[in-house]
Amino acid sequence: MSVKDIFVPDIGDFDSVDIIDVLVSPGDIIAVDDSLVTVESDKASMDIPASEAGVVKEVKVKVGDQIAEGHLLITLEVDTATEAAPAEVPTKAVEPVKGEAPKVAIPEPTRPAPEPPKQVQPAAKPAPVGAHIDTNREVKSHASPSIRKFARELGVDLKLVQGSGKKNRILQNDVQNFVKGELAKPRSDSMASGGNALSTLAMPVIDFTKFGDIQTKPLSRIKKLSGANLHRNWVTAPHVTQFDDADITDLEAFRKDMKAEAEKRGVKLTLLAFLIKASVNALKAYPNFNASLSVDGDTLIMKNYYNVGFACDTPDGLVVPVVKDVQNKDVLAIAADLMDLSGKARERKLKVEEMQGGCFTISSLGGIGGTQFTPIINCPEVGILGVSRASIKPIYNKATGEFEPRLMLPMSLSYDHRVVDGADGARFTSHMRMMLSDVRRLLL
Ligand code: CAO
Repeated sequence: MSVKDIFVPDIGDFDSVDIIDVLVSPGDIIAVDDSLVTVESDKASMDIPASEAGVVKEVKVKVGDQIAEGHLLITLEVDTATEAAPAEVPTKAVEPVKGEAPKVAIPEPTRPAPEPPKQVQPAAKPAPVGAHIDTNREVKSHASPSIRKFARELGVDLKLVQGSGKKNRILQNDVQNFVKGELAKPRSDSMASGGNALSTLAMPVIDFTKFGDIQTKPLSRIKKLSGANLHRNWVTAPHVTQFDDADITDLEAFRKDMKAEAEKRGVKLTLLAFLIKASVNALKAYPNFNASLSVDGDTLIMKNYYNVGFACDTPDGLVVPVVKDVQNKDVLAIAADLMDLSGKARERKLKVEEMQGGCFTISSLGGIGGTQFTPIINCPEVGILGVSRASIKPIYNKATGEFEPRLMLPMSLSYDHRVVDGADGARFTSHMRMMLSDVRRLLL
């Protein structure tokens, strides 16, 4: 083994050129003709190839350096045994990218790279397209300077691209197909609405058995699907949650009075039916809540129909059936729909169309417990009302000057702040409070 200095060869008429990419790192195994650096002048960009094969010992240049003929690029450990048999080396010219590019005389590859191969260390750069793919592999990308430039403009790491040209050379088509393939992949790790991708730190892989006994259990299909949707909605829509309490003392008294009558008609009259009715009244009063943002983020799609989804807890996970055309239904009809849809949900008999077309969602945990929670918006809807367990609270009555025991319902309204302003958020819950505190209003 001997160490050789590799210099910039004759680069034509140029006094100096800028290094725009350094393509090798110490430890890399290179063959003759492998690109070492990419340089750019005001007329052209091109790769400077290796005139010797070997293992890169030191890289003597960095991006931004200006170099000229004779400038030291790298030191290279060369296998002297193979070097002893000099090869007949015809020369060829590097193809220019554009303009009047210089000609560089380089030898044709003649010797195989020495063994054993060592991993190429990817440079620390912003994550390029396809950054989730393992780049810790011995890959040398052969591409012309114009293709390198093209890939750089698109943020593509050429190490990830399979070349279809001669000797696996990467062609423009290969880069284009790579980008197309990356864009077509499902994006569970980076959410996009309006094209904004978010990168998150990879979750650490932990061996939990080190700390105690464990079992593994596969996630249900519903959990997997709803998990991906919830994650997308959580990172895409800037959530604000508005809290308020509604006095439902009279409403509950009325509901209990009507319960037996409703049961005679085969209907379970639940609080949720009243909440859905009241929410449609609020959606009419504040139409921005009955809207969706277009995917490009430029337009609001205002809906003239009122379909309200409700979160339904099933043994397999969360589903959201939708009560359709609530504006045309009375509370009993809504309650009948709720029975039908939640029954189907629990028996896994919901049809896809029964979970589609929602404008707004209500998530009621009142039957279970808790004082408040922050629901995640069911995008592309822009609002969701969380309802917690009602409880008796002492409420001050201005007229009598006394505290009175009232049944108060905690509400948490999450909304997409891109569409709904804070003031409208507070108005919406105030409207709900007003509707629920006087059941007669629900008839209007
Ligand atoms: N406060 C106090 N008590 C309440 C209440 C509230 N807000 N809401 C319901 N209750 C009580 C009522 O007393 C009711 O019994 P009666 O009607 O006989 O008096 C009892 O809880 C049971 O109600 P229910 O569950 O039968 O009916 P519901 O309309 O409240 O709920 C449904 C229906 C489908 C929403 C519910 O079964 C469910 O699945 N809830 C979970 C929703 C969920 O998981 N949300 C989280 C989503 S994010 O992960």
